[in-house]
Amino acid sequence: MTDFISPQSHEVTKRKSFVSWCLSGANVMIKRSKPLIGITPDVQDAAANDSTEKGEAVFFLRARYASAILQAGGIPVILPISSSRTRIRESLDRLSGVVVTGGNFDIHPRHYRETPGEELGNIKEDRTSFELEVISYALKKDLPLLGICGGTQAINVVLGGSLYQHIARQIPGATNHEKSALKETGGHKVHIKAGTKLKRIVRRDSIDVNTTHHQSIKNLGRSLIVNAVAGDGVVEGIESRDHSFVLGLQWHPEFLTRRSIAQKKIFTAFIRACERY
Ligand SMILES: [Mn+2]
Repeated sequence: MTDFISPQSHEVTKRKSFVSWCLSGANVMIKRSKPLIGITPDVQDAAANDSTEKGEAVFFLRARYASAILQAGGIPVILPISSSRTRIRESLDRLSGVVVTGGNFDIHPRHYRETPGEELGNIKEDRTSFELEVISYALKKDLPLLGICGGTQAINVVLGGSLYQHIARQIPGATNHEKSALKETGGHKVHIKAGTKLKRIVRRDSIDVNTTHHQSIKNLGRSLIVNAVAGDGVVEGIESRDHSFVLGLQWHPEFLTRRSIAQKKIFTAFIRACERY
């Protein structure tokens, strides 16, 4: 230990306070309101609802999606599922970004010109039609768009791509991608491709992700490139070359933001893009 303080360190302190003063001034100058981020909810149809609101349709959102947006500095709002293109567009015109979430359902294969295989899961046609319209309009406006799990598959479908309807049958030797019990910890690694936006965000060659999907990207849609791949070759992430910020992840980063800086950075980068919109 020493009490010696060099003349230079005093200079450094002075310079630091000058920099802080400039930064705080700049903050005042550019202070803007937090971006409003629409999140697509899940839906329980009236017929399937046997809770206290029996017989009533319910929109619901898993809180973790909203928490991840709040943590990153956005204001999350739930986008009610609607069949009206006008209503959808009016809502999106008020937003700075959109998150299309996942859920326990499949996109009907007719949306990518295939007939359903025997492993077809739940179909939520109202939700799917709504999400496809939300994505389509967000792409048209170049509104920042984050797809999570099923939301990623929906982005690919809107851009003319297709899906493997059941990984376990269609990709021989694939690892198990349905490990819901491990969703808060992990499931497998993904390799992040060099030169992609995702790589610039997470700054890692590979990261651990959770895995709760039985389908994945088959043919890639227009404008899209693959940015993350699992060890078995399954596509785990996509992004657009032709839009400011269109990112789709086959995993659920919102479960992992508290334990992984890389996963948290994904939401921060998304909110920064929304602030610029
Ligand atoms: Mn996976």
